[in-house]
Amino acid sequence: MTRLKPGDIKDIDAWLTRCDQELKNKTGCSLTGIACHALDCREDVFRKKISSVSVGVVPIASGQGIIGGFSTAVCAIAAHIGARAFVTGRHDVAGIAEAAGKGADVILMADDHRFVALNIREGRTVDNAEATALGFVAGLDLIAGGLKNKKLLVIGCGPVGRFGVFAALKRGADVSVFDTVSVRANRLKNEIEEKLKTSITIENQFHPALKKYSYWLEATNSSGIIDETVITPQTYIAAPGMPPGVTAPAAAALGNRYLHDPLQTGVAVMVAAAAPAKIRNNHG
Ligand code: 2YJ
Repeated sequence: MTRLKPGDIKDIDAWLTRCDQELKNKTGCSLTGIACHALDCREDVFRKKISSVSVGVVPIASGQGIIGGFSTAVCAIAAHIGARAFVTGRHDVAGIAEAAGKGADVILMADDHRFVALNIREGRTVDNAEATALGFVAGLDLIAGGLKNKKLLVIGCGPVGRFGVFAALKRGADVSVFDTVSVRANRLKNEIEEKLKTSITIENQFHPALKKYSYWLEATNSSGIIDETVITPQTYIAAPGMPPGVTAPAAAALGNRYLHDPLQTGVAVMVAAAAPAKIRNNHG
């Protein structure tokens, strides 16, 4: 994930106010519903029980330091999906101690390299890259009416793209990948073959590849690589990448066939995945 700027997250409160209606128009689900779909858990059970989970968000000052508004935005997203969430007054180690002392079940914290949700009761960690991939693939699955047997192009084989490939294969998609660094695509293909005994296709040329697919997961950190000229009425894009690879005119051309946000889907899935299993079970 690119380091977010305060400007990327300054409107999170406004976004959260209107997000459920917008997401429902696109996917049929709210943010909570998408997180539940990502984790294959029952939304009614999750909604009933998630308020029992306490989430402490700890600002981390090490490395490049605290991003203005980051912790409050993360906290607002956790609260939006129904968790009891707070930002600690202290940062770094003192903040972690404060969160634990206030009874947090889950601690959310990010430095320059990792953004994790740590369930301190179970000693279990959920990584932002995996949660983000799960959330956006779930969203794409919903807007596509199911990804099973659909040809999907994953653009970018970094951490989010890699987890996206695993998530899309699990949903039965026919997955291809593109990366400007071909060795990354080859490495991922080898990993998939070894671990899952299945294969993915590598596309070597970006623009010719785009024409062959209707479903794209844009998981790069390259700005504006997809403009409106490549969008057709059949194109559906889930775009966790920051800064957005999809230009504003391309996003407008896609309308309800486009999912993008800088933080929200990933954090919603992180919190849901870090919650105890009884909150995410499928059996009521
Ligand atoms: O607590 C804060 O305000 C900061 N320490 C937040 C830093 C957020 N970190 C990033 O944006 C990193 N570039 C990457 C996180 C890795 C996500 N996969």
